[in-house]
Order: sequence, then structure tokens, then C-alpha cells
Amino acid sequence: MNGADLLVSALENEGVKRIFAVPGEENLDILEALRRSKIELVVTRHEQAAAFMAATHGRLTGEPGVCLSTLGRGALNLTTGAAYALLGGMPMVMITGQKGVLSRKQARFQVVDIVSTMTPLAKMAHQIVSPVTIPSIVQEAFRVAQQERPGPVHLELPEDIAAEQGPEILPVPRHPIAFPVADRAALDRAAEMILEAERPLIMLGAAASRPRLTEALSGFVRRVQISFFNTQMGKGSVAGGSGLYMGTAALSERDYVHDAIERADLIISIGHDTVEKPPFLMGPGGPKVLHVGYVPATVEEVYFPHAELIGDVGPSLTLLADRLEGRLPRAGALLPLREQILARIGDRMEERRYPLTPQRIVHDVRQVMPEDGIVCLDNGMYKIWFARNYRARVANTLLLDNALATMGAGLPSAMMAAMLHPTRRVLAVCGDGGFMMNSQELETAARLGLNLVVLILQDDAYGMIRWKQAAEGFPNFGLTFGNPDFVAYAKAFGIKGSRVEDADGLAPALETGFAGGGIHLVTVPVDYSENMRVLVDELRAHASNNGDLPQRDRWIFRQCRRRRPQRGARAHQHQSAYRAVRFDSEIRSLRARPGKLLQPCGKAWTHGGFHWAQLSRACSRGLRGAGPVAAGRQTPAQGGRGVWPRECATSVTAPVYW
Ligand SMILES: Cc1ncc(C[n+]2csc(CCOP(=O)(O)OP(=O)(O)O)c2C)c(N)n1
Ligand SMILES: [Mg+2]
Repeated sequence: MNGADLLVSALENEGVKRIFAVPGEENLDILEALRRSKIELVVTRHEQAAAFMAATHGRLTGEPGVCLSTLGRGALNLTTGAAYALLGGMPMVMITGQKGVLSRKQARFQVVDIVSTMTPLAKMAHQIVSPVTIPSIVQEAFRVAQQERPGPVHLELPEDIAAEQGPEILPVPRHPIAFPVADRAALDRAAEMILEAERPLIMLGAAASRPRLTEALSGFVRRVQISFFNTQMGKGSVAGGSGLYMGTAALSERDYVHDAIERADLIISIGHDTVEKPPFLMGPGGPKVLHVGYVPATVEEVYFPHAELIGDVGPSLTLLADRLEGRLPRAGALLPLREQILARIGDRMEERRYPLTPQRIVHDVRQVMPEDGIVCLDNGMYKIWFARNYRARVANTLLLDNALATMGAGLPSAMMAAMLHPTRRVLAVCGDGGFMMNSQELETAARLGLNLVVLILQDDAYGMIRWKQAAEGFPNFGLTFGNPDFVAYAKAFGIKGSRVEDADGLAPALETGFAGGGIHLVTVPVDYSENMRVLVDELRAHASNNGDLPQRDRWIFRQCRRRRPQRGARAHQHQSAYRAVRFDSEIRSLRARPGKLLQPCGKAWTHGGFHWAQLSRACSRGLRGAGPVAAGRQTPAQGGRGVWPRECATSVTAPVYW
């Protein structure tokens, strides 16, 4: 048996069914061993897709997916997938080739230090230097990848070690991995906190979507009857139709779901992972947080739990529910807010407009997707709309990446979902930017004979960045592009394609795509003017109506005054520093932009959610002798335009201190 045979038999022993790969000549012994094994070799058209598929295998099954590449350049192409799996908590094993290590007949030709490259991107990165170590190293790799928190591991098999003959060594026998359950004292403490709460609220984070957790988690929520919301990656982890769902925190603040979060006095945060964009910002005076997780919380400026319940989450929650069931008369204290929150989110979702609004697209997709249908998103503006508006009722039926948030993963992740669940409807939703980052994989999908519909939202632009550019007052610049004729493009791959031509055309086009089987590409033009209308103007007005802005401004100003020049690191340790830092960055951006238009918000002018007077006062402190300056002397109601004054913008060249 050579090293490659040992590797492949160890992979078979781990239950590996497929390997996603773009092989190179350094992998030829592995290919030969695979040819003689039961493992299917799936070649992709770019290593990045192989890694995204393997990571998604891990995400959906809990068992590591495996990808393979050549040395150097091929291995480097796996790095984005490695980061995707690392941040997303997805178990994955990456195997890469290398030139021989026992002799150097080709000197340094093509050699890159991939183990060092992978070290910060993987839970373990290891070069194999002897065939006899292969069975144990492979088992170690799989265990490390699967253990909480799951992630990628990397093994490098140099070509001479792969070819080296050695004795037959049996793979290391597998045994089930059990996780410890939270201890009794922690359970009692957690139960006490929940029993004392007046307005408890559950938050379901990324780890709540672990495949093995779904049943126990739904059972916990059913038994305690506490209303819940989820982060983007926690969507669907408890049935959304339970009547307790309060919404998804797709934004970090000011959305309608934050009405409930701000009123809660205890948040039971289950499986939250701070790799996600913060679902809410902790600050003084806010709700207490009980962190329930497989691993302790990472304490951050915006997330610092007051208590923790650490251990295997499913069994721990069952024990917690034993202490709580039937003893929580205030479990539904925040439920009266539910109807209004969901109604606001659902606003205009059936509007007939062409090009289609994002709300209408989400609505129509939901119509054609059955409960267990899987929607896999790429990254773009629509992700916020899907996270906010799409009601997922089954775990892992809305796959999105709110961790690395990379473009290009939508199609490969949907291909993996379609491979694992050939009888369920699977839909990839991509922007015209993200789709073109890995569109070559249409060939792989067609070759594999998958059933899959790919929906492309066409705005001929990097829409999300365009939105942020506009929201921050920058002029429109540099973010548009041309597109191929997507229907003709699909045809070139031997795939059916169609274009949505009117406001009611999306649902029938998707239906036809699913009914026809195979791969079907649908392209729909999207009207992104709703981004500004809803996500900026409407939510700001909502925040100011709630009285959030003045109160927050007062508080931010207090924090800012406490800061001293150049005390950055220490000042940041303060739990409130996030807001102070944001304030600081808004000031910096305004200083560079005299004449910038401010946002109307209720009766006032604002920038980045801060009142103009607050900002100009802060600036004028750096202007020796200058008094407070006024911006926007006319109110929005008087039809005025709020303009950031030139004195504030240009006179301060040194950092502004408070
Ligand atoms: C690999 C990668 N590069 C850049 C970005 C930054 N980025 C986030 S969203 C976005 C625009 C996405 O454009 P598109 O796919 O067309 O979706 P849209 O926002 O237009 O709906 C960009 C460039 C990213 N997330 N990932
Ligand atoms: Mg776009």
C-alpha cells in the first residue's frame, strides 16, 4: 500500500462518499487510489467551488466535506473556501498536494508554503511526512473538523509520500463523539435568571442551525413558550410557524424586530456566534444576556453575556426546560409586539412593479418553495431582504453566509444541497455580480445531472455597495457593469433559461423551472430603490418616532466626553466603545466632505443616525474659538436641504477629541 492508498482507505473509514477536486499532477497517486475506491470524484471548474461545496456538505450534514487540490496555485484557490468554513463553523477537510519532500528534483518550482498559508484559515494545518502516520492523522483531522466549534482542517500530502510503499495499516476505528452537557449549577443559575425575567426573549444564532440540534431546540421553545427571534444564520432553527417567531435581526439596530429586543429584560441567546454581523448591540442599561452554547461566548464590545450555559446544547436545553416548563407566566410578555413587527416587515410584498421589488421577489420565492425547499443565497443586497422577509420553517432551508459573507458561494452551496437532497426543491439566488464569480460551475451542475433552479437578480451593478455608497452620501461612481445575455449564456451550457418579463412573471417562471427538472436559470430585473426607502429612510423615521435618537445621542455624547486623546485601546475596552467609535468615524467622514447632504429624520437632520447638532458640536470643540455651527437651518418639513457646514468640515485637521 502506498501513502495515497492509506489516505483513501482512511477517508472511506470516515464515511466519505465524495471528494470535490481540481487535481494536479502531484495528486495522481491519490486519483489512482480513488479510482479503485468507492468514493466518487467530483471535479469542479475552480477549486473555490470545490471548497464551497465541501463546506456546505459539512454545514448540512455535520460530517466534514472533503476537497482536494494540487499544490501552490490550486491550494491557494481553496483559501476563500477555508475562510468560509472557518467563520461559518462548517466541518471540512482540505487535502492538497506538494512537490516531494525527500528530494527536490524540481527545486522550488511551483512551491508555496501552503501549511503556513492555511494555519490562520484552518483549525489544523499539517504536512504528512510518512505513510505510517496517515491513518491516525486522518482520524485526528476529522475529529478536529467536527468538534465544536466545527471548521476546516488542512492536510498536505507530498507526491513522494503519496507514492511511497509501506506496510498495510488498518484505519483507526471510529467511535461516536459525545459532548459534555452543561453542569447542574449552571443550569440552576440559568433557570433562576429566566424565572425572574419580566420580558424574556430567545435569540437563535448560527450554532442553533447545527443539524443535530434542531429537534431538541424546537422542543425547548415549545415547552417554555418564550417568544423568539433569530440571527440571519439561525433562520428556521425553530419552526417559523410556531406563533412565537418575532422576526429576524438582519440589521444590527433600528429594525422593527429591535422594538422587541430593546424592550426585553433578558435575552436567552442560543448558539450565537459573534462571527455574524451583530444582531443587536449590547450597551449599558440594555437587556441582560444569557449565553447558551457549545462553547463559551467570545466577549466583544457589542456582546458580553451576563451568564453562560455551556455544553451540548440539545440535552442542556432539555434539562433547562425541565426546570422551567409550566412556571413562566410571563413567557409571552413581548408577544403583543409580534403582529405589528411582522406586518411592517411584510409591507408591500405583493406590490406589482416591474422591475420587481426585493420584497416581491422574496414573497414569490416563498410561494413556490415548499416547507422543506432549500434556498441558497450568494452575497448581495438581496441577502438582507431574504434574511428579513423570508419565513423559514425548517432548519437549514435558507442557507446564507453572514460570516465571511463572500460572493461566489451561492451556486456551489446550492449544488451541494441539490446533491444531498435530490427530491427537494433547491434554489440558488444570486446577484448578477456574485453569479458571475462562479458561473462556470453550471457545467459541473449539468454534468452531475442535478435538479436545481438558479435565480439571478439583475441590476447590472454591485448593488449592495451602490446602496451603501448612496446611503453614506457619496456620489454614484464605479459600481455598474454590463452582463451577458443570461438566457443565451445558460443555453451555451445546455441549460434552459428564461427571463421574467412582467411583475407577475417570477413565480410561474420558477414553477416551470422546477417542474421541468434539471438545471434551469431564471433572470429577473430588480428595482433596488426600495433599499433606500425602507432600510434607510423608513427605519430612521421609525427610530426617531420611538425616541431612540435623542436618548442615544445623549448617551453617545457622554461616552465620547470620557475618551481622552490616543487612549484608543483602553477606551475600546469599554463596552460602549462601539458607539463612540462609530460616532468618531462619522465625524471623520464628515470632516472630509464639506457640503455633504444630511439625511432628514423626523424634524431633524442626521448623519449615520446621529443628530447633526451633536456632530457639529463635537466638531466645533476642535475649532478653537469657533462657536457651535448650524447645519440645515430649514427643517425637512420646511423643504430644506441639510448640508454639512464648511467650517465644520474643513477647519479641523487634527483628530477631534472630546
Ligand atoms: C468575494 C467578495 N468580493 C467583494 C464583496 C463585497 N460585496 C458585497 S455585496 C457586493 C455586491 C454584490 O453584487 P451582486 O452580486 O450583483 O448583488 P446585488 O447587491 O447587486 O444584488 C460586493 C461587491 C464580497 N462580499 N465578496
Ligand atoms: Mg447586482
